[in-house]
Amino acid sequence: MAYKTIKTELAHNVLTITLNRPESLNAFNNEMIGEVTSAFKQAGKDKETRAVVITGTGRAFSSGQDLKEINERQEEFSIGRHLRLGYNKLILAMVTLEKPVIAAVNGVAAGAGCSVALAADIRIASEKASFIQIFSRVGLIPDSGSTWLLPRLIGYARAYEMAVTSDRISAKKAHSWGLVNEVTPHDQLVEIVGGWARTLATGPTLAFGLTKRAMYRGFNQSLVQSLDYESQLQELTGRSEDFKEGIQAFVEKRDALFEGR
Ligand code: LHQ
Repeated sequence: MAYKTIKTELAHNVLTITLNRPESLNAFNNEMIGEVTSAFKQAGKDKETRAVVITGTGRAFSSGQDLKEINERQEEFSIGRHLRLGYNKLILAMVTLEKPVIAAVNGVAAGAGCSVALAADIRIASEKASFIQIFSRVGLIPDSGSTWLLPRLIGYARAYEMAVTSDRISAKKAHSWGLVNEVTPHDQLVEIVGGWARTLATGPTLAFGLTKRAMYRGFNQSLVQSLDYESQLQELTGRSEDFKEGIQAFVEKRDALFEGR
């Protein structure tokens, strides 16, 4: 599909989505919100895609909502509607995609840009990356899933601190808080993320997807319910080709060759 605000590339079963509005630090205008949402939806349908990487062109991951676009439309603009029709769909497309999503955070991730990074399953940050819940600086509450995702990732006290201070959290601090999985030298980000992505893309895709579904469901239910849900989902993975291959590979003392089925 031809996109204007993002670039997409599929290689080694990994779809890379690159936010591509570097002149505004990859701020989300309406078009980019729509295009990123369709790219994630397409990734769900495409059997060749077994992992997704989202990153930014230039020195930023994303500066969040394009404030210049909002400024031009101030009079008739409803933020609630903008969120419901835009970012909410994007965040749901990411967290309901039953394939691993890695955010390769190459620079600042601010506002809704930070929320998008939070909606990934794994965050790998360059040492030049930073995270800013910058919403309160423009008089807003965190949105695009941040009030839900951030306390679950780093706990309420740190999440609330980020929200009310709008402080810039360095990659190093984000790592110590458990917000990112790994920090890389800036010039090695692409290579290191590529390694993670290719490893995930050669894994048991069905199991990875259902793990995500079960963990998200687990946020909102009891242990008893989660035990039952695990049993239901394991019934599905237990009938997969990848499970058969996993057992076979163990018996034959070799690495499993998962095909994502
Ligand atoms: C930008 C932006 C930007 C446009 C940098 N827009 N041009 C949801 C629904 C509806 C309404 C509102 O919000 C939301 C959710 C949100 O995301 S709210 C939060 C929105 N984002 C922000 O408030 C961040 C605004 N940007 C900044 O504070 C800084 O740019 C950061 C801290 C991200 C980076 O600072 P610097 O590294 O010093 O870069 P810079 O400020 O010099 O920016 C470089 C250029 O990018 C500059 O353009 P120019 O033409 O002057 O070179 C900026 O105007 C432009 N830019 N962010 N969000």
